[in-house]
Order: sequence, then structure tokens, then C-alpha cells
Amino acid sequence: MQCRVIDSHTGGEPTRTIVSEVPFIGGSVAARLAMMREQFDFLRTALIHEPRGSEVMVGAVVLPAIDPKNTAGVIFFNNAGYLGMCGHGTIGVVETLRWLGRLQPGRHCFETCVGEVQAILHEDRRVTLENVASYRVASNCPIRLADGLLLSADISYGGNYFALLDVSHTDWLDRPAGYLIDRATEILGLVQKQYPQVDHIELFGPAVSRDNDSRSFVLCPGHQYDRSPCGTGTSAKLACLAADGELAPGQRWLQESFIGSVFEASYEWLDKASKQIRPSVSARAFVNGDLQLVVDPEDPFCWGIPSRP
Ligand code: PYC
Repeated sequence: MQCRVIDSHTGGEPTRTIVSEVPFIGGSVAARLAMMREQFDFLRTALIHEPRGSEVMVGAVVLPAIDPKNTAGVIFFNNAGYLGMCGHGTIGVVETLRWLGRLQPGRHCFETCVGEVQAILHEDRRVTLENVASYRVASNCPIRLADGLLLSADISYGGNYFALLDVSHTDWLDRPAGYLIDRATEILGLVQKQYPQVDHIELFGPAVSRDNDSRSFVLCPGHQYDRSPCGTGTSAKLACLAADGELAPGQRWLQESFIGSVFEASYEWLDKASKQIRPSVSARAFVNGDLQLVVDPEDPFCWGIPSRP
């Protein structure tokens, strides 16, 4: 089996993109995702699970577009399964296709399983993602932790569902990542009792750099944290800021990640009455690997180590 994958990172968060032809053809991206999940999930586990991959990695498959006016379709996946959309991953895919000579600067439309997104590849290799319609679902939901701490969560959609919690009155963002993973995992369990669709937790507070507007720690579904500021998470955050009147359309927002990388974002209203916005998220990705998959039938872990229970 020939399978070429290109590695990149966007703000420190890796994207491993399959650029060879894959056998799941026909139908929408959602239909092809279902086929991959049912019949070809070994590709996901081979690329993302150890020993070839890691818990932090996001994978992408580039597919022929259904609509000929579009550039490509994309399926995103991680150690836990499949993602609706992925912001850092889209920017990584665009840089990957540019690096391969398959994409020129300009506007490109990608089909994802949650809808079409636009990506503008600039001459300086920055990429601006114009994401799917994003909106806040609920605000000020009380979350009581086991130690008695009371927090408040906004539930918001930016291509994936997030619970966003202000933790600026705690010292959490000064603590090691493992502490935040544990706290965010507890919060996820509590949030999902009322909002089962939420699979990402975004804890935010003041930025470290005075140039930036906010710093966030994003827990992903595979219980690892996003090294980047998270494109869909930044979109969900902008939907909350827009709904609260705290950020004007077109105003620049600099979102800092837990490791200090930055995404530049802004939004336009899609529908002011229902507070739906179109977020734009800009960043640059870097290609850092070009891999040919080798599957040795004598290797017991050639398709990845199964997930730990
Ligand atoms: O950038 O949207 C994102 C993302 C989702 C999960 C990891 N990164």
C-alpha cells in the first residue's frame, strides 16, 4: 500500500495530512467520513496512535471535491475519532498543498463534514480561514466542581462545540498542562450532562503578552490540549464576544495559546438577529515532515497501539 503523508504544524499543533489517493470515494464529505470510520479506521489509528503518531496529533485526508468549483474535501481525525472541523488543521492542509505545488495564492473553498469553508492563501504564506457560521448556544451555565469551586460556562459552536470558562480569578493558567487537563476533564464530564454535543473545553484568562487579547487552554476530545490557540475554539470565542457586544465586526482579536503561539481573528455578522457570525482566523503553518507509510506485517503495532481503556 502506497500512502504518503505530509506533517505540518500551525502554532505548534501538528497536522498529519494524507495526500495519496484513498479508496473512500463518492458522496458528501460526511458520507466519506462514515465510510472511513466503518471500513478504513486502521488508517487513522496507524497515523495517529503511537508508535507512529502521538495523542496531540490531528490527521487530515484530502479528497477530490464533490463540487468542481471547490478545491478539495477534507476529513479531520484525532486519537479519539473524527472531528467536524479543524481550524489549525485547515491552515496546515493549505500550507501542505502549497508546499507540494498543488495550490497557488488566492481563495480556495474546502468541503468539510460540517459545511464549506474558505481559505485564502496569501503571498507571504499566511492563511486566512473563513470558518463555518458560528454562534453561542447558551451563556452563564453554572458548573460546580467536586472541590466546591463554582465556574460559569458559555456553550458555543465554531465548527466544533465548546464550553468556554473564564478562569482568570484562579492560578490555573500558571500551572502545568497536566493540572489543566485534569480540571478541564472534570468540567467536560459536568458540561456533557446537559450539553452532550460539547467535546472541547476552553479555559481562558489574560494573555501573557501585552500585545494579545486573551490566552486560552483548549482540551481536545482525546484528552490532550491544543498547542495552537485552536481555530474552531477561537471562532467559538468570537461568537461569545460578538453576542455580548464586546468585539465589533472587523475588529482584530489576538488569541494566545497555552504555549504562546497566536492566531489573529475577526468576524462579520451573518445574521445579527440570531447572532450568527462568520469568523476569520489567520496564521501560518510550516511543513516539517514527508513520510511514506511502511506497514510491516510482522509488526504487532503496525496499525497503532489500541487506545488505552
Ligand atoms: O484548530 O480547530 C482547531 C482544532 C481543533 C482541535 C485541535 N485543533
